[in-house]
Amino acid sequence: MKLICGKRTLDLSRPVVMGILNTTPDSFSDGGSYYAGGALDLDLALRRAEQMLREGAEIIDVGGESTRPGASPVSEQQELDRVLPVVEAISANLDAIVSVDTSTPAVISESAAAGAGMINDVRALERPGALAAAAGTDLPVCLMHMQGQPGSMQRAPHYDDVVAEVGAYLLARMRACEDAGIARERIIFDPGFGFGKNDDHHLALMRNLARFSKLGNGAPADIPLLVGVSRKSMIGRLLDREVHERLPGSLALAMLAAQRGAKILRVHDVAATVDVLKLQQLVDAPAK
Ligand code: 9MG
Repeated sequence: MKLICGKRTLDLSRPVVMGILNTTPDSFSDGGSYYAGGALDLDLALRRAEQMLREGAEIIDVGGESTRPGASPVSEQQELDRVLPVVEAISANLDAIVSVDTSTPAVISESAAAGAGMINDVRALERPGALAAAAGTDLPVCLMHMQGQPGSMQRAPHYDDVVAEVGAYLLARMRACEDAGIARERIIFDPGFGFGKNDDHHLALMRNLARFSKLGNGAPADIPLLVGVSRKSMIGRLLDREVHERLPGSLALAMLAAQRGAKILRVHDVAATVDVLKLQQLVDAPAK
């Protein structure tokens, strides 16, 4: 399974790591890490991207809007100012696929022009203009499921059958993409851990994750699955752990996700996750 990401090709015959680079002052785990004197420090961000690539990341996911509950809203201009310089700097200086974590049409179009190789949208291109903007780029698009909106999504999430409903939503968004001119071969699915789900929902989704890797049945190749569980609150609640104590839980879930067919793991701790995935492949997909 291969994805064409602008000038680069991503081989998904085995699971790969997407390293998280938040250019926000307020993301839940690494917010503000690349700020010096109140301003975004491009050099710090570039060095962090370089480190994640050295550790084995194949994709760097650059985001300029925090989606944690209670985060401040960000204007289009603020998001452009945070994201574009980082996308340009990584694309110009490092051998990496840059993914842009955005729902904003202008950020989608301008990031693609600046060298991005993938769009990662937690709102599955539902914002007005986002489908057309993504269609105009030729880049792969990750469609994530979220129930509700970031500010309130964790208050009382409800599903009759979370696995069926998330699956139906992703297929409906895939069809909306196809109608807008985004071919199925460009689509990645993500069930959206932490986005409008309680822990029973999270456990049901992880238990049944393999069903999502088969959702694209009938497509020339199955639709790749992206999973983001790194350091999330579900690990905090299930294991009673603070954010800085969630590495073992994050690695365990990364392993479980890879065993159930996830092809892209979105993580903060790149080196440790790369080790886990290498072992998972040695056991589950030994070279012939
Ligand atoms: C931006 N972002 C935060 N969490 C995420 C997740 O689980 N998946 C994707 N695709 N993006 C995420």
